Amino acid sequence: MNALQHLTRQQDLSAIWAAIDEQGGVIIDDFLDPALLQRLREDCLPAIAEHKPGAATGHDFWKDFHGSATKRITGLAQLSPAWGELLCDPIYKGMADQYLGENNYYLNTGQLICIGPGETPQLLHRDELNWPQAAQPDHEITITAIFALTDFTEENGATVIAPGSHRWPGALPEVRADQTCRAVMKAGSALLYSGKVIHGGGPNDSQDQWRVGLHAGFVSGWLRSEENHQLTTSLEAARLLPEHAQRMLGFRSFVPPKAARLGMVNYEDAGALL
Ligand SMILES: O=C(O)CCC(=O)C(=O)O
Repeated sequence: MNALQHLTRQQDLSAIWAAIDEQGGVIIDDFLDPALLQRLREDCLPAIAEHKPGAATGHDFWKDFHGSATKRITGLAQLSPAWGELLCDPIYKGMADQYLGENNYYLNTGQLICIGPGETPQLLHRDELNWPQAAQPDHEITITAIFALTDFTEENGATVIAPGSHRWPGALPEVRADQTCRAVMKAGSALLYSGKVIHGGGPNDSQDQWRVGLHAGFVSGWLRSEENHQLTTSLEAARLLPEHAQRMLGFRSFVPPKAARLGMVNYEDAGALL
C-alpha cells in the first residue's frame, strides 16, 4: 500500500526502526512537544522573511533542485537554541545511532526548506547519491528527518515519497505516480527516512501558504557534509550548545576505532577550541 505508517513517540524504538526498514520512512505524529515547536518557530521563522527564494549560485540543475519558489536557510545553530536542544532528542539521536553507528556521524544539514506558492515538484532522488562512491546496498551512509514547522498538506508541498523504494535496484529508477504518496502531517510531526528511499519536495499549489520543514539529516563521519556548519556557527554560539550538538556540528573531531582521527585542530580534538 502506498501510504507511510504513522507512529507516535510512545512506540517502542524497535517499532519505529521496523517501519523505516519496511517502507524506507515513517511519520511520527507530534514528534515535537508543543513548547519546543513554538520555540523553534519563534527562533527560525523570522529569518524566512529576509530570505529570497531560489539559488543564486550553481549549475542550472542545482538551481532547479533548490526550487525557484523555495527558500532554504541554514546555519540554524546560530539562530536557534531550540534547534540545539532538538539535536539531542533521544529518538532523533537514536535513529542516527541505529543506522550509522553510535558516535559515527555528524549533522549533514539542518536547513529550513520553505516551499512557496507556485513551486513545482522537486526531482525525486535518494539522499545517499550525494556521495555516489560511498553508497552501498547493504548499509546506510545518511539518514534524515524532516520536522514539520507548519502543517504539511497535499496542497502546500508535503514531501513526495515512494514507500519501499529504498530496496529498489538501480541508482535512480523510474517512479510512477501511483508508487508514491505524500507525507501529509501536522506541524510538530516528523518524517524519518532512509538515505536510500526515493523522495522529493512536493509541488505547492496553494495561493498563499508556505510549507516550512526543518530538514535535518546525519552523514557518516568520514564523509563531507552538505552544509558547512563551522562557517555559520560562531565559537561563541557553539559554546552555548549541549555537548552532543557541538559534536554534531563538527566542534569535536571524528575518532573512528580503526582509522586516523579526522577534523583535528593542532592535532588535538577540535573540542579543545571551545
Ligand atoms: O522539502 C522536502 O520535502 C524534501 C526536500 C529534499 O528532499 C531535498 O531538498 O533534498
